[in-house]
Amino acid sequence: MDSVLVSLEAGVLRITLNRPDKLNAFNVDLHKGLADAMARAETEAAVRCLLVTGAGRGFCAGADLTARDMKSPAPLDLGAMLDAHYNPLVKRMRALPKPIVCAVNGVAAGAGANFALACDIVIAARSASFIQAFVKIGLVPDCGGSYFLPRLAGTQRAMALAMTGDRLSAEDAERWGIIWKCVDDADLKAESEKLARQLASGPTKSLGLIKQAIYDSASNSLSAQLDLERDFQREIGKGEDYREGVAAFLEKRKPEFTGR
Ligand code: LHQ
Repeated sequence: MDSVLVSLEAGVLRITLNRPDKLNAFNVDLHKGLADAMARAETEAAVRCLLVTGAGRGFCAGADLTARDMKSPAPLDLGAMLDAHYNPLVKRMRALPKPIVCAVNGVAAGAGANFALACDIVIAARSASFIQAFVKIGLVPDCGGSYFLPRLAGTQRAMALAMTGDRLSAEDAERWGIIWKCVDDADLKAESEKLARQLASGPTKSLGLIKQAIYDSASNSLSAQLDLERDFQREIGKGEDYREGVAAFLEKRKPEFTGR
């Protein structure tokens, strides 16, 4: 069985984590599937938005805790796992100039929670939850959690979530601004598909620059950010989609963006 299912339809590359009996925990195979999907997203112009979700009742339970031999006396180098798989994945997701929508269908724990937060827009089912499970097994947050959480939720909430490993409901995650929104379980598929299709038919280059502008703002001064906005606007103003957007407005019709 493939650990990751990938399909392309109407510009949306749907990526489904597919180890439902282990709540889609990460193993090497699943990482390989994700790396392949990212390579497709990076190289295929037909891919204009990514939609990530999980098969079964969970989204992702973090690293597969059964994948290592804990009885071996040799010290485990977990840093090597991060260097090999998790860190390149998060960096690629952030660098991809296309939107990534995440539909969190169930529990997201450990690296699974932070993988969701590495996506650009997160929608969760009301029954889903987020757990910084690391502390429960004597680890520290990884997969970008110690970067994303304080920025999204503030220092206090990030600290308490990481130190307690308490479960955060999807409703609270929405209230705290950690995710975009939470929807009824029955609506998750339709709502996330609708958003992904909307983005996939949008002005792709402009969406890519919006993504970069918002993320770069975290480390930029206002002055540097104003310069970045000027440079991006100069660049995007030469594109076909800008011409089409204005023409459609003046002709009182819906724009047909091509992503160019
Ligand atoms: C699992 C897992 C799992 C394997 C559920 N692995 N089987 C760490 C190390 C190395 C390098 C990089 O980074 C990391 C980062 C991390 O991600 S550390 C954090 C790892 N994850 C966790 O500590 C979470 C462990 N899981 C849980 O606490 C619970 O399963 C949660 C709260 C997610 C869900 O609870 P329940 O809904 O009660 O489900 P369950 O516990 O009954 O799990 C269902 C099945 O999935 C079960 O298998 P079984 O054969 O008994 O039905 C679990 O063993 C399996 N599973 N998580 N991470």
